[in-house]
Amino acid sequence: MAEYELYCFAQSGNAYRAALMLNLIGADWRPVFVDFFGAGVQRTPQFRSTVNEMGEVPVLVHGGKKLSQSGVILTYLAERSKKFLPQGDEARLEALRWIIFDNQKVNGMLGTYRFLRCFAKPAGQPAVLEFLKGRIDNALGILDKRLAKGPYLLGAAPTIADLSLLAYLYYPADEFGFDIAAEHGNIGAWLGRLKKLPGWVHPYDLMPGHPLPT
Ligand SMILES: N[C@@H](CCC(=O)N[C@@H](CS)C(=O)NCC(=O)O)C(=O)O
Repeated sequence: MAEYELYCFAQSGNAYRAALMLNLIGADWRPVFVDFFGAGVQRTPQFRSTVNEMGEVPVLVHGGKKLSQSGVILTYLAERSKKFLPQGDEARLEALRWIIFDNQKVNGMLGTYRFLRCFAKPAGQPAVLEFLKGRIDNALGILDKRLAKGPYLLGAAPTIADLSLLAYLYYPADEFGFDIAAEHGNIGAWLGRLKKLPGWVHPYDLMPGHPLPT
């Protein structure tokens, strides 16, 4: 049995943060597939009572612990492995600041936008998509400006802040209808740097469930 289990599915950028972290730290882990789009396992009373009361993926299982919220999972793994751990109190708070901004404004909006555009039935209303796109452009602009200051969010070395912010950013441009890396040069270069880390794998190859059945 693997040391860590991660409830996840290939289309989830929220889960990708945790899956990639596990891979990058060389953890002994295995994915537990959550049939999000088919059976909607995350909505079942059983999932909510035994896996995550919030009805969300990812969930990390480690020994007797079950952890949800990717920011919590990243922090837990960084503290255990001492990898991607922001150094010092100030850096820890700075990482948390970016993780919260990411969850709410960057990938929080981007993941919802992609879901409404690619997977929701019926698809999202144009006015809703337009509203979200405006918020996404603004948030990506803020991230791009930050990345003009250094190779990674907190400076010279990658931390859990970077692993949070990359959540949806490697998925194909046609799923968004715009090319994030091409439109935001600093984000594009940063994604290129992160991709070179030993253990980097694309989300569709790292987690189960791609492609979706037709
Ligand atoms: N802030 C959470 C977001 C998790 C999340 O929204 N996951 C999606 C899958 S990509 C989910 O399970 N959604 C179910 C729902 O919102 O009901 C995290 O970073 O872990």
